[in-house]
Amino acid sequence: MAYEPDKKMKFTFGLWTVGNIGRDPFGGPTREPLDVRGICDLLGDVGAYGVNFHDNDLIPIDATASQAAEIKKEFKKGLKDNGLVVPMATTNLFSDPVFKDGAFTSNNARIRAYAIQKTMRAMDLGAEFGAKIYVFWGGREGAETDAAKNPVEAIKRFREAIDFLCEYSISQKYGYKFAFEAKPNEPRGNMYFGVTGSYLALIPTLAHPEMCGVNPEVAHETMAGLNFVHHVAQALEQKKLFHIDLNDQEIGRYDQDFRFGQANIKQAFFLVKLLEDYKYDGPRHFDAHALRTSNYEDVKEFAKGCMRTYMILKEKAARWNADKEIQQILKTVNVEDQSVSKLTKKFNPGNAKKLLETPLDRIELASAPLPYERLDQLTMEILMGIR
Ligand code: GCO
Ligand code: MN
Ligand code: MN
Repeated sequence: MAYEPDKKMKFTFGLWTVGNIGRDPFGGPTREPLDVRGICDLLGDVGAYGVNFHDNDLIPIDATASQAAEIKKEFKKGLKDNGLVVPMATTNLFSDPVFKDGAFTSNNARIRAYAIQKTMRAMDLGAEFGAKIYVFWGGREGAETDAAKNPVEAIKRFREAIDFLCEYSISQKYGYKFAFEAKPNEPRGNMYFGVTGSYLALIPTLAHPEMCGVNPEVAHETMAGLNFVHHVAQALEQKKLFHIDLNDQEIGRYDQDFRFGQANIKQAFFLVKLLEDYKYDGPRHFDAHALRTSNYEDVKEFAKGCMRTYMILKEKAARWNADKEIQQILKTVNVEDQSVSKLTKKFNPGNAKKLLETPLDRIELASAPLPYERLDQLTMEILMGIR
């Protein structure tokens, strides 16, 4: 059947996403918890490629060694029976009260050390399941009042932790690539490194920039009212898009984690088009969860819906690229002129002199047509299924 999830797309979910039990700040769970085996079976059923986890999604923080061994055995079997892989792992540095004022950026050196220690152990766990991408989402790294923490120190502390953990990965030969995930707020009033660009700026200041990239999430830039596609484009252009969290979100709302494409299909389309046009080949991770009203069957529909929407939009993107009228408009607006481009390509005194002497008539230049109404309408008609 068309639009079936293709394993080559590397569609993944988190234990915490399809395992979400429908709790929110106003009410308790609406779904029975699934154990790791149950989650693997669900994901196998819907045709996912893999599953990711936080250390404590898999092994509860207070589990004994024998409980941990038992869960790992179950999980390994669940993965194998369902043909699933684990491309990414991460650390829960936000749920336990010890992290209430941050982990790597905490004011307390002992809590910072504990956060690094917990991450080392979680990296061991991820490596045991074959994970090659390690995500850092700054769950509680932030503040409600800047009286509480020095934001410059917070950056320095975060860098120190990452530099340490890069060396740990190297010394253990884990081969991890680190992917930083920005978010503007929630759960903290304000989080440090609020947008993907914040991490793109941090990376060159790290001891191992080559190991580090980003994990942008649709909901996060969108919460801040920003254009997510542009942030992903910058990461791609810098070859730093190591992972991506797909979901959806309405601007100005609480963190909704909607099914991919649920809220803004046009943004989802341009995102898929960008990823496909630039041949992104990392995991396409759905960091979303089903509505609180969903039961088990509907959670499956949620998971299938995320992947199916992606596959449909991928086809729409190919249709857009093949559309003769669209391509004609793009050709018209992308004016090429080698005689000036060769001057602006690289500065040298000769080129600068020639450029200053080149007649460029702004009134004539401004009169070139830009039929973007037509272009956008054609895009809409492709999306609405009549073109
Ligand atoms: C959120 C984040 C998290 C992270 C996860 C993996 O808004 O809560 O998106 O779901 O992605 O902790 O790092
Ligand atoms: Mn999120
Ligand atoms: Mn996320």
